[in-house]
Amino acid sequence: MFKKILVANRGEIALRVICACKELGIRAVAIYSEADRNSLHVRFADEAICIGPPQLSQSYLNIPAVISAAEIANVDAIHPGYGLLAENANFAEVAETCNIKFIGPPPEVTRLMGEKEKARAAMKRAGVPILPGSDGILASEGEAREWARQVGFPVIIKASAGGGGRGMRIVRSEADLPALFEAAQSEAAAAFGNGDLYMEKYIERPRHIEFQVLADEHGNVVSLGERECSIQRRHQKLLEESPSTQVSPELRAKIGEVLSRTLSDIGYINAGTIEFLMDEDRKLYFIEMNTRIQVEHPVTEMVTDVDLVKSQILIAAGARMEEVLMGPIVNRGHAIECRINAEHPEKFTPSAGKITTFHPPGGTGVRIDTAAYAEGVIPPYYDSLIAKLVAYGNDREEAIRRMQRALGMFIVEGIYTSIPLHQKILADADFEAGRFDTNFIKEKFPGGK
Ligand code: MV4
Repeated sequence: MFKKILVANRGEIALRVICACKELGIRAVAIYSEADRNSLHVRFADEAICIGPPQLSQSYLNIPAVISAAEIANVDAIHPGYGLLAENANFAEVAETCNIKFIGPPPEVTRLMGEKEKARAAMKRAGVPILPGSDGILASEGEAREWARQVGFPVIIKASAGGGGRGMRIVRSEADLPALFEAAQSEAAAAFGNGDLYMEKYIERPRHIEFQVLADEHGNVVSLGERECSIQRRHQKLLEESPSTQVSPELRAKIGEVLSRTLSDIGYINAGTIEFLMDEDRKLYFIEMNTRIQVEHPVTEMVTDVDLVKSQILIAAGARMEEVLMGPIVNRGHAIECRINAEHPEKFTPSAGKITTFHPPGGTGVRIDTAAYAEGVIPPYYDSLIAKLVAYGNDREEAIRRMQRALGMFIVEGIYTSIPLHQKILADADFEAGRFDTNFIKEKFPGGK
């Protein structure tokens, strides 16, 4: 087992990784920027190293600075958390070259999944359902037109190097195709240094449903079921839950099975998330794979009783799945997560500054993952997530009621937060009935404009 791990992140996820290290008896080393000197991840780590000025490019994204800290602290492994360097295959390669274990999949697999068109082709070959669309990269506008005719409008053009909603164009008619193809290509080339595009049938009102998997270094892969992530705005999730009201036990088992086989064949290792769109016939289609621990992992932890971050560390240390898990995966009850952001609840503009009062709720079935505290400062340089409030119940209704009472007992003063927006979502009759898709926030709470 590792003796010491560098936590290459900040905020709540850095604390989350430190918690896992403490429970495993591993020393945790924090890195921090000058803006994070007084952060809780610094306070709760066993050692902490300042790696540079506040700007991400000069601190948490500065690979030489992060690796130098790892070398100075003499760690055995690095946990990247989510975002930042978590899906940077070059970073993982540099770490392993320095004899430091990267807690995540092998760089080649990260690279494969980072090329969205290649990931789609690999999933198709393995028998994972994908949307009708182009076979390979679109060589020209002419080829795009041919595929669009075959698939039928509307279609969506996506950047192969994109993902998470960046570099996409919806094409509703053949007349619009030339301009949108050009725009997508130049935008992708400028943003990602790679103009490769592919095409899919466009689903108008999809749900976003993702499956959590764990894979060990010995070819064993297990599915921990799905998360429903449709409640989002501008590709930022606001509320996630597990299970999805739309996934039957049969569908869950079927997708779990095909994913286990596929990821074992691909040589996937560690935690991973496979994103699907669900159409109005409740069919699931693969869109992308994320090769990291995700923000919303706690809802899966609540319904499975599996500690996903401890599992990641054990897997990276070479443990077999039967040593990682206590027994078979059992999904029980219902969990909901609200991502509490430091932002104006109607205008959605970021709200940095000093928190004057902070009272997090507790009680049965409530979990909070946060690095915020009273008198603490939310710096303007980083993302606006200040707390993840998670409620568990025996069923969805109990989880909703529990979340409502917890939100009502959450006091944050000094900055604006999204708590009032979350309260409105939970009070909505369509949300309560499970009637929603990825357009829910845009249509019900437009704001911002
Ligand atoms: C789509 C789609 C409809 N049809 N692909 C956006 C994020 C990226 N991961 C994929 N995205 C979408 N791909 C097809 N063929 C609609 C979206 C989409 C979306 C997906 C998940 C969650 C929120 C979304 C918001 C807008 C668009």
